Amino acid sequence: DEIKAKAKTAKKADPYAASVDPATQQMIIKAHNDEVETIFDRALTLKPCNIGEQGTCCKNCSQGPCRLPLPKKGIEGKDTRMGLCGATPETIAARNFIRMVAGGAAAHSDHGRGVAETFLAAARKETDDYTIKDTEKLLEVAKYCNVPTSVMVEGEDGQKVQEDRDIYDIATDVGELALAQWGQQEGEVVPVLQAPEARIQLWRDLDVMPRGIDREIVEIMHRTHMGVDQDYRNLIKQGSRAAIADGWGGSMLATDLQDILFGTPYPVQGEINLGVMKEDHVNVIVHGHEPLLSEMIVVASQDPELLKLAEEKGAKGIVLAGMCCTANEILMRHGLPIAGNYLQQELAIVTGAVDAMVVDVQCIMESVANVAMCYHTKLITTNPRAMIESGETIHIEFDEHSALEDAKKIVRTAIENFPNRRAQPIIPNEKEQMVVGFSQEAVKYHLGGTFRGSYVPLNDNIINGRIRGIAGVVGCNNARTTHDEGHLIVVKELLKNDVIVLTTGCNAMACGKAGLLTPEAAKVYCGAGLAEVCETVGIPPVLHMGSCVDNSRILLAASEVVKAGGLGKDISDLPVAGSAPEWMSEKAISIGHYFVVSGVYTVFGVGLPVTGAPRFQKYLFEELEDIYGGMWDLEVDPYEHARKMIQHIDKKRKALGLDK
Ligand code: XCC
Repeated sequence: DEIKAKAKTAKKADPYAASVDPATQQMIIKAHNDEVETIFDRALTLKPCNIGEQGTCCKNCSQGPCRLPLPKKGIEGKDTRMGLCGATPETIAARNFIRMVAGGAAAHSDHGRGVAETFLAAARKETDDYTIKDTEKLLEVAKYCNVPTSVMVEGEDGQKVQEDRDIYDIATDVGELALAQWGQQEGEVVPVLQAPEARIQLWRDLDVMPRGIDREIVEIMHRTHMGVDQDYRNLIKQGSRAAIADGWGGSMLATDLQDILFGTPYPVQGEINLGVMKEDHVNVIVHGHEPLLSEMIVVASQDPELLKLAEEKGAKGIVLAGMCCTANEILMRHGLPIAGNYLQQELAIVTGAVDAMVVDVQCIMESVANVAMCYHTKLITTNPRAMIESGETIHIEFDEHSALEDAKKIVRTAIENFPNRRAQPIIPNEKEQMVVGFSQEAVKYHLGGTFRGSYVPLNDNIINGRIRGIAGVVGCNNARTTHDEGHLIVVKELLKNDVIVLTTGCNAMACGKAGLLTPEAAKVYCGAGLAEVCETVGIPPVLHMGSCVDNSRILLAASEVVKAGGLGKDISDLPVAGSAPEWMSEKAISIGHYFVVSGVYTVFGVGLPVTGAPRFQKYLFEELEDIYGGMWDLEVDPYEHARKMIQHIDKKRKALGLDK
């Protein structure tokens, strides 16, 4: 009642200014009618802090917070702003920036660690619920981990012969080596060695090769403690090490080991938007990030006993739909539907049709607990790292050793809640079809098994100009900007200009909802060259590569394009650009930074907390190009955002001698 009373008097968001997605608009209106406040309403009253927005608020010790906004008149002469300890705006902004890298890298990498632990349990046959599914991928990962896949044994005739090792023995060695990457103190994080040779050499020369995943994150926390590293260039150097340890380390291991456990994605059809829920079914939403949980919920939701129970409770079946990156994981591997992206999490509950929302880690708004209380929805936390005090949240802990049992308990809770619906649900009609599942293995397969020299190879089409370049457009939604609008404008502008788009995360979902993830979209949205390639191969012009940890797939695809030849020696030579038009999470900053230090020009929308420190901003936006071949940029206008990316792609084409 208190929550509803507050909502009654609060300012209400204009649904059409808040989102371009009709299902979202409809549910914002329903929330207003139901007197339920959502993030869209709160964004009207709670304005961001101007100084924090500029990146120049320091709260790393208790003598502050020291706040150093840009003077209204701008800086005249020498910039004399400093905190109590003398920290310059540059030091403060750089410290804040790499703390975001640390937060993002920690989130991705801790996810990866959990996967590695479960992987090892599966390899050692300590759990029946997880097995080694994709042996082909295991052998590939074993190769880069230097784990032998065969041994010499003595044959019957006394001669030495080569014998394949047992798959589970190989997996155990891979799992042990993988898990060791987190605590490693010296040397180089192993998966990083899949980068192009020139990039590896550059990182060695710059002394930014990550030694161990955890070590680099911890060192950020040390260096940004009061009175340690006070040189923005040196701070960014450590940010680079940690970001590489994320993209080419923790995230990459998460993706690879998940592929081995659950299968490498290949093209599959799916559906997206709130309309995937069914009024007469039990609706379970899995929200968060880790497929360890959602994979088991998939199995549980198909359990005959539970389906029977659902029927007994008056439901026609069970709909399992995903939200945020968990959604991408189960979509990519099983074709299961997606209910929506980040900004739709409260609105799914507002339909009144969600019998349980099951969450694990990352991007889960605490407010879903309040919204759930306004309906009948059970909010279930499952991870000991992520509990929610608000509302009436229940915690059913998920343990990899009793995974299926735990998952069944969760699904049973949802089914038993089905008869408790308080009113007739209102589910928007909107849902779109899509073709997804483009791992780098699938992209390669669809382009003729190679990036060069046969069927419709990618590199040759870039060289001949049918494809102008490649863009990685990824990242979140952000309530400070119109939901999905930036994503869609940037992607459509790129397609129009023959730039093929690789996508992950919430951008992928925005594209899915707008019908861009279908082969038919090629004809409608692409320039003639790109349309021709997509139509010949039968692929969508926007290739959905997975969740946010799967941005590592984009890195590997870029690395493969370099290795296939004809387009320079390093990722920084390629006609490629990166973008996150609606970013909001620290993970996005870590992703952005590993794109940049991998040699990619990367543009963010919304805003970047660097504008209060002009020298630091110049370092990120301009000077990094001379060091890494990639640099940051900020562009709020989505048309200009895409134009800048295309301009960079053209610059690279020219440098390669492709366009005179
Ligand atoms: Fe961002 Fe990663 Fe979260 Fe969506 S889910 S809001 S981090 S894009 Ni991954």
